[in-house]
Amino acid sequence: MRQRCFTCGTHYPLDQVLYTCAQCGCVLEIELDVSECVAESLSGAGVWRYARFLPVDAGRRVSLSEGDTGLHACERLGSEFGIPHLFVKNEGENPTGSFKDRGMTVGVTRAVQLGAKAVACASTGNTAASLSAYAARAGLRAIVLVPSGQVAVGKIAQSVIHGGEIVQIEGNFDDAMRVVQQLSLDTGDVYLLNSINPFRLEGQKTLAYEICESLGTSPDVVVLPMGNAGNISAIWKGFQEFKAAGMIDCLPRMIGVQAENAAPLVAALAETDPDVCHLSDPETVATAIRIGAPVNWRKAIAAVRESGGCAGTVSDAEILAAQRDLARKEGRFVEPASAAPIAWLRKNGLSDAETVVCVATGHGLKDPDAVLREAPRFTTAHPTLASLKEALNIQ
Ligand code: AN7
Repeated sequence: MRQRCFTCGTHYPLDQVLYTCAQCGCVLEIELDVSECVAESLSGAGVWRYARFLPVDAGRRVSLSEGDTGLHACERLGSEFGIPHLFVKNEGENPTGSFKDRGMTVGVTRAVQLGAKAVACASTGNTAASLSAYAARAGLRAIVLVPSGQVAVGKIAQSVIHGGEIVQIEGNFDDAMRVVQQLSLDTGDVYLLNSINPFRLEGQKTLAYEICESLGTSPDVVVLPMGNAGNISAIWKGFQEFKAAGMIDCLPRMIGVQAENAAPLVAALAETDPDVCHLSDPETVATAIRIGAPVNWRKAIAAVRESGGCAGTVSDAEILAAQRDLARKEGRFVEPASAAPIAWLRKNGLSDAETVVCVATGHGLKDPDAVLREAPRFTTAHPTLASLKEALNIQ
């Protein structure tokens, strides 16, 4: 295995520490020869079941037992949308409640192998929670930059309890991302674990492997939210590798969803040959994906185009309605960003797909405010049967 620039193809050895290409400045990816991975005899559970596809030493792994999340059939929503087999891959079942744990187990394992003393990220919340937990597990210092006042309370609480050193940046996520990159370049001791880090994305690609193993084949379509766009890139890479390894014989279309007023990727995809992907003031109730300058934009555009997929937007109202839909019709509580794929399906339909997987990226409990802001007034009653029946409108 080695590192390769996603744009110009320059190669770097696996053990070299760099975050972008020294030649052209673009993001890197991990190149692996799947023919060496002998996928037939996989064993073990979760992300590390796929150790031979991962660029770190599994023997020294930092793990909280991540991955192996449920792929749940959603019959009621499926029939409403006219999709014969609709599934939710529920990443809220991971140790810290989001898909970030898949990447963080690999990323923090690499940090330990490099001898790093501190790991760092900029985050809209979930990366911060995950980084803090895995750093705690490994005994490393966790430095977390968050946009001031823009992170869901559950995610902040997670970072706090795991001992993350939280710095509130007076700016948005993109400002925090810029300055944390400067910090990691300035001081060699701080290992950066945003999704610009290709080792982290290698962990996240296991989501695709799991879907294929659960279904016994590739789905027709995968729908997921896009923020920094690491996840769509990682998952697409995973499907391609599993096909190259002979585990599946076709590939899914990748559909990326963004919030209406935080959709730089949807705008860039509308151009034939975009050379930037940037929006100054992203705004959405789905704070996880309130991102204007996604670092993985080139990878995401390739994933959508190569797979024959598409990208689209949904409004905040549509996101919150989809969040209620999943909770009330399927019994799954996801955070607002994670409901964006359901919102997109409700809005657009998907008549030419049999099997569709929506990636529910994070747990609903992370952001209780998003629910309670909209909540109905509670009914109260005296502790008597008569009062209770009156309150419930039962004769
Ligand atoms: C629930 O935590 O960027 O497109 O700093 O938390 O791979 O960025 C979170 C992103 C979707 C978007 N759903 O994933 C962070 C952060 C949830 C998320 C995304 C995020 P990417």
